[in-house]
Amino acid sequence: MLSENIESALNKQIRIEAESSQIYLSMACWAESQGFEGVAEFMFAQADEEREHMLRLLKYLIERGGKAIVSELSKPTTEYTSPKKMFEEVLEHEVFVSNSINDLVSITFDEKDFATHNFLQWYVAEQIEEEATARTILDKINLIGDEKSGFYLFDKDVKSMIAKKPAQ
Ligand code: OFO
Repeated sequence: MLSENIESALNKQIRIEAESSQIYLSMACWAESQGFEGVAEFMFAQADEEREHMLRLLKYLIERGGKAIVSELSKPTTEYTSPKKMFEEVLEHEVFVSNSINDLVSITFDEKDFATHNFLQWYVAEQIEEEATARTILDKINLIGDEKSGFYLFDKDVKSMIAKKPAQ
């Protein structure tokens, strides 16, 4: 049985994952509007992944006899000044998510809820992966600099990173 505290912390994380999905969906739309088809596809895939993360938490909560809450979500930004700015926001957001997962893990530890603690280890590993991906993409953008032609290859390159993500 989940404690009320852990139930509410898991519901908070469910909302964060759902908002992550919305943010990446919005980034996909912006990338598409700018002609970055590869980046758009990557972001659509990220949005799907975040929805999976949300569902995984939601189903766990239900399985443990808790009450899962589907809450309203904040409206994401719809405009970005450049791919660089957008991926900086991705990294910043993933660091925020990692901190939130860490806080959650710490609560399960304090409450000796080792089942939930164990369940959350998948998210801990996933966050390492997601932060690393954002950093890799930012490194590529920094290498291109202002070279317009570089963005054509960059776009293709980002698209090729979709398949490289490990299966969930
Ligand atoms: Fe990338 O946030 Fe989910 O876990």
